[in-house]
Amino acid sequence: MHLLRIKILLLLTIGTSILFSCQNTEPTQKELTTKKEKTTLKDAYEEHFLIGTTLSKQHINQEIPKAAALIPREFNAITAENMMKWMNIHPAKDSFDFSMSDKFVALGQQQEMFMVGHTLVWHSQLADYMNEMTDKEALEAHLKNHIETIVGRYKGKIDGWDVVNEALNEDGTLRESIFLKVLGEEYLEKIFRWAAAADPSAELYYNDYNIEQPAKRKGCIEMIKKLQAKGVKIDGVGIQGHWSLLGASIKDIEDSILEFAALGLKVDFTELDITVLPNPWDLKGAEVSQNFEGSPFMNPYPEGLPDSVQVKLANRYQSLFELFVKHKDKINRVTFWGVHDGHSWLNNWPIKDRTNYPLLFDREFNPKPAYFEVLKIGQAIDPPVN
Ligand code: 9MR
Repeated sequence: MHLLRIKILLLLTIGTSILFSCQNTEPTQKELTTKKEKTTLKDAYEEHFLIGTTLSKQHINQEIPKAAALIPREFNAITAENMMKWMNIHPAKDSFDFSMSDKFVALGQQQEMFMVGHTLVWHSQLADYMNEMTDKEALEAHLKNHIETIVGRYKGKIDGWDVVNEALNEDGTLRESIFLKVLGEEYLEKIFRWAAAADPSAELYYNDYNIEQPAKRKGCIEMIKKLQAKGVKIDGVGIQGHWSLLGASIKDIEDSILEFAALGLKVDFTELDITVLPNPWDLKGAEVSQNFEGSPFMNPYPEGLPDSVQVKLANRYQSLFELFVKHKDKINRVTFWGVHDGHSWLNNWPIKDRTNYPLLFDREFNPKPAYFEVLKIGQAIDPPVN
């Protein structure tokens, strides 16, 4: 009994000294990184989610020195903006053009970026010859070859694929694309299976806009559940996030994060930007087809963004990133759709030649107040330890 007590005491002493010596060891790598002040977006969020941007041809060719410096400093994920779209990568029935996508991948590897391939199957930006593909067997074989060739070429390099983009209507039903019309609903299951077989290690996503809106979200969830029930591998959902100062509402975005995550999916915000310009759809009685081009009313800030709107933009980004941080365990990546305001598609849509300000960097590549708001929120998650 006495001997047993001594043994226990001895064990306790050894245990305590091991614990004590552990406490006195050098700081762990995590502690060291949190001690550094995090002064860029990718560093501020690095332990929580990726911060991405989309790259156009100019960026890949490193034609703009300021952009070439800014991209690897602030971002750790890149998405191909246009060069992997069907009309560019598969322009003729029997030939692919990998010139730009190869450069994209080489740059991503060199800069150790998380790379997203955008997009394998989309009803838009198809090559013209696709309009003639009305035979089911021929289209299916062509689609299979398209996916196997592209995903296979970048196997182990591209980290995630937007396998299908924008397959849903606003009411949540499936869009009448050439794929749905000719191949039927099963095309969805097939394309995910072909992509998974071509690179089993790549993440596979469904990507769409407005899927934070209740009706479309419901349709999206039903579509994904059907795929999951058939054992199809789908890793994540991409909520594009083309929003304005007023919407989508934080509630709809939060509900979406929770509902998509409940399906076991990673949630990504894949094309984030916030328009600050009036939208023809919001004008009572406005016809989208109406010509607003050249109207000063529709292009109110050609010379610069007034401070009052700059503040609204910063506040909007603040609310969004506070929400993203709240659900950081469910979010994998937040990608901005553009590097700086001058690069955004929103300067030309839905009205051409306007001056929009949707991103975090201005036309001179300087950080805007919205940038500092987003940075501050990231820095506050893991404040420096003194
Ligand atoms: O930003 C892209 C723009 O340069 C292209 O002209 C346009 C058409 O291919 O596509 C834009 O990106 C879209 C993305 O591929 C899918 N979601 C909506 C994006 C904005 O239109």
